[in-house]
Amino acid sequence: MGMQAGWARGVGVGVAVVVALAGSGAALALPTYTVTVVASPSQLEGANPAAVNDQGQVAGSYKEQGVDPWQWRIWFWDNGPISKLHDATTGVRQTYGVGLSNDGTVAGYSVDGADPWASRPLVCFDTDADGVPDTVERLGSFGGNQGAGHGVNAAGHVTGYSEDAGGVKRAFLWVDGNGNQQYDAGELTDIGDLVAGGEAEGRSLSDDDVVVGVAEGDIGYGFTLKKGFVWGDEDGDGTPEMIELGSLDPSSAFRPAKPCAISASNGFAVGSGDNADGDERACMWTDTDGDGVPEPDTITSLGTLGGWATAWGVNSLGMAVGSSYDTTESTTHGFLYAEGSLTDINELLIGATDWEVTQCADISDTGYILASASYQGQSGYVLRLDPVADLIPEPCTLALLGTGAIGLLTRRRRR
Ligand SMILES: [Ca+2]
Ligand SMILES: [Ca+2]
Ligand SMILES: [Ca+2]
Ligand SMILES: [Ca+2]
Repeated sequence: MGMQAGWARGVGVGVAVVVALAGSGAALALPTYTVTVVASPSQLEGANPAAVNDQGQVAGSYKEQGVDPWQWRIWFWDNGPISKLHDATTGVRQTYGVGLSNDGTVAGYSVDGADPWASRPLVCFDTDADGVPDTVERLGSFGGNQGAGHGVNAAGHVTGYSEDAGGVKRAFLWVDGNGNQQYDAGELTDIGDLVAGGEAEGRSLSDDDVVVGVAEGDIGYGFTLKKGFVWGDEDGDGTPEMIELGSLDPSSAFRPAKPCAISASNGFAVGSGDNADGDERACMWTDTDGDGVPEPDTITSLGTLGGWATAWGVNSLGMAVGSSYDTTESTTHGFLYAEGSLTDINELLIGATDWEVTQCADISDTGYILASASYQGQSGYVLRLDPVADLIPEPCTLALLGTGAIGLLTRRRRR
């Protein structure tokens, strides 16, 4: 882990050298990746990858086939066997894994089979400290029928939403105040709204409890629309506030950008929004004053593989991943955004020509990328892409390369 973190910091230096020496060759200094198969379709049907942590552990949801009717359950992978987790609460049919902390704590939600169905946010702790989460704990509610957990940080704090008694979704922060790894009354905090009494939903939180999500915001004339927010103490008065996160097209009130993730530290947030042409683009917010809270006016488009693009994950170095429609190949591909350029992740895989990565779901601070992929045309694989440090070109090599060589390298995977 330490070695990889050190490598990842080195990437920034490499990119700066390329820009200085070769002008347009920034993509050359991007990391390359080996492929680790986390789950195949025969191992886990319908497996979706939700999150990867600094240890390279992975969590998500899959369809359990051994029960009737089939059920969604949480899966957790720790560089070997797959663990399966289910909420044993009476009446529960579906259990979903959404977030994963660096110590292997999973956040998600479970759904009753009753009519009307009810859902609750949950957290899965490793209560016996064997490195694998084992206990599903439901996190209560604000009085309504539905709720979900989405993000969990290094402290085990969870964000998500819970409906109030009137059925309005309210964003929450759950802190295990008495440290018993269980939900107790008073531990679920409503973190507010952009419009008084409006809906809000937390999606991701940093290690300092800065939350990003989506909330109803005012667009004038008495109308509201779902907008991106950040919740943190940007004004420095000691109390967090909810701030609207703006748009890639400030000229239109109807195109708010929406964040999906915030980095563990350093205040990078990513998501997507429509630009002035009405095209969906991946975007990033950054923190310019060092308080860990990204600011609305820092919003930047990360680019595209040709068509729509959205970012799903970001690490504390400002490297982002997501998916974009590749107009050249008429298909969706996963991408990596690093140091100012967005690149098809398939062009960064080493010796992996039978793989086609269709989505990148998350990236850890240690550089692991979690991906969905097809193998020889068969979809349904979950991969972890592991960065390789020693293949980053030396600066002296870069200086000798012209644009022709750059094209050769970046197209090595194309079939
Ligand atoms: Ca355990
Ligand atoms: Ca507690
Ligand atoms: Ca404040
Ligand atoms: Ca800030």
